[in-house]
Amino acid sequence: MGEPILLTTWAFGQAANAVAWPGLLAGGDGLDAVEAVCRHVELDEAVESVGLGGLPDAEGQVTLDGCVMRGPARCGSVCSMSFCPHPVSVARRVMEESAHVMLAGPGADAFSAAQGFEAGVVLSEWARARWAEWRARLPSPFPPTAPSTLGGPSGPPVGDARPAYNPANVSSPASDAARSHDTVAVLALDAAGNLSGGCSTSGMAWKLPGRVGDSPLIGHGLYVHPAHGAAAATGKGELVMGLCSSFDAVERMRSGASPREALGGALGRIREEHDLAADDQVAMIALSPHGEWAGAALRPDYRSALRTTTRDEVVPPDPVLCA
Ligand code: SD4
Repeated sequence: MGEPILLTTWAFGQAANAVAWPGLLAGGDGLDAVEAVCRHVELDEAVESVGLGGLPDAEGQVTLDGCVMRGPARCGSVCSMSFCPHPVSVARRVMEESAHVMLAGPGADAFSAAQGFEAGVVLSEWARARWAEWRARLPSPFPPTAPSTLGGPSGPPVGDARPAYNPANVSSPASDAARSHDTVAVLALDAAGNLSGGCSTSGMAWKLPGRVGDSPLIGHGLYVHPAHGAAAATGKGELVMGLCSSFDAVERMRSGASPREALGGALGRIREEHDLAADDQVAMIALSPHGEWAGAALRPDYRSALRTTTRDEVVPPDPVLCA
């Protein structure tokens, strides 16, 4: 039996790791640990781009994404679901109980209902208030409408004569949304030596309806290969999605790079290929099958949460590519 490790994005990962750690330490499966970490964050209303605390899209609808992965032939994903606040668990069920890898939107919601997940609140009062403030600042004619807090479509009331929301008037997320970079991604090495990964997000605040980021896309927001390593990303998905950054990092590990070198290489490609804005952030974590780990970022305002048999810490990124 080897030593287990949990590596989670952002400082809030420390409290989430604490929930999953006893089971992992006792020899539990890493997939249970990553699901427990994500579920803890999904219910934390203070985390504004995951689960219940997640900020909605431009129309006030929260859409949640998540995935889990154990290897190329064992992964599951959901995107744009609004039925319950636990996309990570629904993604795991897609992997274990369906013939597919990814379900989207109404299909993901129908699947989760059929699997017995309870419909739950996915838009907190706080997130609803933030959305209403943001929407009120938009140029007329876009007065706030009332999004629902329960799963399901939440557009303007039937019969509302106000002009429809026009995506052309919201060309990019508001700058305050750029701060909402706090997707939970978690990598685990269990005592049996299995690598597992999971992630969960509500995506970018005030996004255009229908936008999906990197997090639920296998190879982009998360990639796990049992023999070569695991990697995950958080931050602005649009910077990751053209580069398959998690897959890129694991491929570098396959070629002999350490997790730190692999993340430096993958983030370096993001820096090379994009004309980065000052607040553009992507952070990544990586874990090898032998327990070597790293957390790295484009900008310094990122932290990883590490739990091992000897450490329970929030650690700064290394390397930082755009200090
Ligand atoms: C996305 N990567 O939807 C996610 C958001 C995120 O930390 O990670 N925020 O683009």
